[in-house]
This record gives sequence, C-alpha cells and structure tokens, in this order.
Amino acid sequence: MEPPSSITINGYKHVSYHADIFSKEELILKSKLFYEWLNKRRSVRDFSDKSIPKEVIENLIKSASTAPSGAHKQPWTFCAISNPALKTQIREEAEVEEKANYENRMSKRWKKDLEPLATNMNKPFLEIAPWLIIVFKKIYEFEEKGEKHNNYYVNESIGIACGMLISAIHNAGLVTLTHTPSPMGFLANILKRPDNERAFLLLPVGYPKLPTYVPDITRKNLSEVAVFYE
Ligand code: IYR
Repeated sequence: MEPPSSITINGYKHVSYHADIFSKEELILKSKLFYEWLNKRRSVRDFSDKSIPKEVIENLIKSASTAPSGAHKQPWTFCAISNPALKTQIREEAEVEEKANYENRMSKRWKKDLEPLATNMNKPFLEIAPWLIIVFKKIYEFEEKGEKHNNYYVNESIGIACGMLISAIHNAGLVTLTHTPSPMGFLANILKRPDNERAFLLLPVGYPKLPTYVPDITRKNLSEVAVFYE
C-alpha cells in the first residue's frame, strides 16, 4: 500500500518528503563537482558598476531565506539597496567607523593578519556595487497583543542564511564580500529598521571589476579541518 501523503503529529500536518536518491557513482561525482564549483568562490573587493536586475536580487534573497532556523522563526530581514544616495550615506558612515577601527580600535596583530588581504579604511565598493544587501537579525518578534518573544539560535540561523546567500550569489556568476563595518548600529538608523533588528552583515553584490585580482591564498586541506571517527 502507498504510504499516506500526509500525517498528523501534535495536531500539525506533516507532508511526505522525498530526497533525490543517486547511485554511489553519481553521489561521489555530484559532491565532488559541487565542492570544485564552491571552491572557485572568492571574496572580491573591486566591483563593476554594471547593473543587476532587481529580480535577480529577489531570487538571491529567496534562496537565502530557505535556510533552516531556530523553531523556523526565520529571524532575518534582508535590506537590498540600489538607491545611490543611500549607498553614499552608508559608505560615508562605514568609513567613519573603519577609520576608527584601523587607526585606533584594531590591534597591531590584527592589522598584520589583514595585510595579505589588502584591506583598508576606504570602502568605494559601497557606492560602486549596484546592490548592497544588509542582513539584519531579528532578536525578538512582536507577537499578537504586542508581546515580545525572543527568537532562538539567532546567530546560528542567520549565519547559515548568509552562507546560503553567498552560495546563491556565486551560483549567479556574481561576487560579494562579507563586510562588517563595526560597530554596525548606524545601518539600522540609516535604513530606519525597527527596534528588534540588528545589522549582522553587509554584502555588496555585483560583477567583478575587470581585471580583478584576489589574494593568492590557499584553503586549509581536509586533514586540517576534519576529523573522522569511523
Ligand atoms: N572591518 C574591517 C576590518 C576587517 C576585519 C576582518 I577579521 C577582515 O577579514 C577584513 C577586514 C574592514 O572591512 O576593512
């Protein structure tokens, strides 16, 4: 007999789920090809100003918002900005924070660690990239009757969503950079976000400037990042 297409648990409907099942050979090939494709992703700091349709950004955000989250609260808001005046304001305020970071707040060791990546306090990409996606985490929600309820595992949830967003951007042949102009409180003010939202990450999205160069760095190999218990 066919299993039912839905069942009820705790009074809630559960629908049947089917994973795509691959042969062992396909499984090995697919996982290898995915790794090789993902391993081509690089953080890019030099953007082209070539425009990107809003529909693409909508699809990228929809992809990110498929991420798992604590109790399925989806504790995130993705603010997508193409408005030039807003981008200029964000750049100006980010550079104020970054100047303080580079000149006063970051340790010598931290700045030494960043030397191979050629970062500095100037953030032209905030104006040049056609879109900025600023990811806000929702610390709590306002339920009916105006009660506040804290969300669960907010940092874990939003971190996963950002990872999926970065992968979606790579899949579209576009580039991004994980930018954290800390402290990031100014972003909520500029974008007039409600009290329950905190800026988590800023991702410029666009095409790379041509030619583009990225640091000649390698990734840790498997034995440095994985331990198997068989
Ligand atoms: N937020 C600064 C500094 C910075 C910090 C780390 I850790 C990086 O990996 C890169 C940069 C900036 O954006 O320049």
